[in-house]
Amino acid sequence: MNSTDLVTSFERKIDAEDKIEPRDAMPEKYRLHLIRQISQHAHSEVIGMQPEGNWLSRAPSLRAKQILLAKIQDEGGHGLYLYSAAETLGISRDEMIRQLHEGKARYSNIFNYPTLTWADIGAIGWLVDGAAIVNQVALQRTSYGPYARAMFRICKEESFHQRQGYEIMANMMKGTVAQREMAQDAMNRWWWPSLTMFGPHDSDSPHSGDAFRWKIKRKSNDELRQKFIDKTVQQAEVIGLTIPDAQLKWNEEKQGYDHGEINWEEFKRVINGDGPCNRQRIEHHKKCHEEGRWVREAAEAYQRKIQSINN
Ligand code: BYC
Repeated sequence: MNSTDLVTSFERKIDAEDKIEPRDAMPEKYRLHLIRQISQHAHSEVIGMQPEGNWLSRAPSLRAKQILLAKIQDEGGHGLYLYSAAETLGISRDEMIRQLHEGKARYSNIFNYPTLTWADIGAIGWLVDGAAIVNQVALQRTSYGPYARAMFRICKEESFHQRQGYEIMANMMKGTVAQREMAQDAMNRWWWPSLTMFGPHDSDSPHSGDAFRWKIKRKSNDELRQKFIDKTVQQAEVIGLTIPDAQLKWNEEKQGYDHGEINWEEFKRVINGDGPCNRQRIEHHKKCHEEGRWVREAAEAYQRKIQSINN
């Protein structure tokens, strides 16, 4: 296929809302854009296991521990679907991990904040998974087939995660004064970072132009952030938590909340490696990756053995 035919067949599919599949012709920039986004998404799922793992041995009941363990395992599974989706674009898992370790691939800024109390586990489930669902429901309609299909399964699991987080917060708000204060403190610390998960304002988002043209993004960073704020404010009110934003105000005309300005300087600092836990997160990932080397080698040796028996 010459390059003009390639562009025409790709654009025809995009215009017709057909999914682009791994063997379809696609512009090189589309392929690289997706590798960047999907690998970052996969890294976020896997690095995101760390702040929650911090509370596994200190969960307040066996029930809470079982639920948290299941949630963290789900996140690992999400990472695996997403690495597999990115591999269909011609990049290896080893290369993606190398880029993460060398600081060439990003992961969500949110996982560079520490989990100081049990209420942080509630706040992550409710706010972080809540924000992730809003973003990922829109990605179910993304143009690349394997990415869109991964999103369907991930969203089902994320909605359970969001509810378990909300349940933790709701229970703490029914508890003692100290428990209510702990829940509010977690809310105060996680609210603003959660809003930055949607990325910079649309006017400062360099990738949005191509992402919309190729139907990778179906809703803008600001649209999704607004959607998240509108639904979360109501949920906070129901359980008696206060949103830490003095400028938050219902705007009748736009049928949504106006909010205070986000600290974009902090966002830039955190995504560029200087958040509270960036170094710790990457060091821990490198250590676990190295410690797991024998498992990967054993799996490969087993695979070779099965192949030699079958041949
Ligand atoms: N954090 O042009 P823009 C989970 C970067 S995990 C870090 O708007 P784009 C969970 C961006 O990469 C779910 N970096 O970019 C797991 C770009 O830099 P580069 C995580 C960010 O791609 C465990 C630059 O800023 N979800 O739920 O059009 C436990 C300019 O941005 C961030 C996803 O990964 C950020 N927040 O839009 C619990 C969603 N935002 O690459 C929960 C998938 C922006 O040029 N990703 N940057 O160096 C997306 O939907 C899009 O990539 C984004 C950004 C909306 C995040």
